Amino acid sequence: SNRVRPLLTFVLGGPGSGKGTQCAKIAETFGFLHLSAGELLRKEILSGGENGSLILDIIKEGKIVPSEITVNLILREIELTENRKVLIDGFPRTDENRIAFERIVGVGPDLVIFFDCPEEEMVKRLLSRNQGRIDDNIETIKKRLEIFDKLNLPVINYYSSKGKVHKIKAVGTTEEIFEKVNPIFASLSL
Ligand code: UP5
Ligand code: MG
Repeated sequence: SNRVRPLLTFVLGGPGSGKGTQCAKIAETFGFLHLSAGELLRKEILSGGENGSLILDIIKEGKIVPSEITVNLILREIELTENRKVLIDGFPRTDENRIAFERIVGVGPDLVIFFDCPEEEMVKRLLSRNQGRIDDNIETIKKRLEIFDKLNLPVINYYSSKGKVHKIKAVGTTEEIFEKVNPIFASLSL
């Protein structure tokens, strides 16, 4: 399309709620660029960038990386792509993240998807993921869940008050959940 600025979607939800899995399906079906904030941070650790060791220490503790770092990694990707449809997966995590994004990038999201998943289901999924993520151990998972409740839920509530949130009950199979996601994007007539 000829959008001058990207159609921005923030995809939020607790650790293991299925953000990455559903974003991959949205990207494939509707042609979005999928940017996972967590993946960009993990790539930064691996590439040995100047903030790598700081990011590693924070992720191990399930805490939140300083906003400027994350926002600038996201901004770089938005500037590099021609795609005007962008999914931002797992960001903003805090009100401070949200405000920094709006300040640095100059826009907010067009819509927000919230994958609402019971804690015991998220824990079960994370403990059986087996992809070697340094934060997929029960101690770090507990911290990620606490930080989600304390810092990320207020961001979701903020966007709810702006009428931007589509809340999806994120239980069932990947396909069953995508059947609830699909109409949201289908109705945007991209
Ligand atoms: N799975 C998925 N859907 C399933 C289903 N319907 N039924 C059964 N299993 C299902 O899914 C998790 C696992 O469950 C996978 O094995 C999947 O196959 C299975 P996934 O789609 O990966 O869920 P997701 O919500 O993406 O889980 P993830 O662990 O990635 O979420 P987090 O939010 O914890 O991780 P993220 O990578 O976003 O962040 C990691 C850390 O980076 C944060 O804790 C934080 O320290 C840091 N961070 C920041 O500081 N700032 C940021 O802006 C972002 C991250
Ligand atoms: Mg993920």
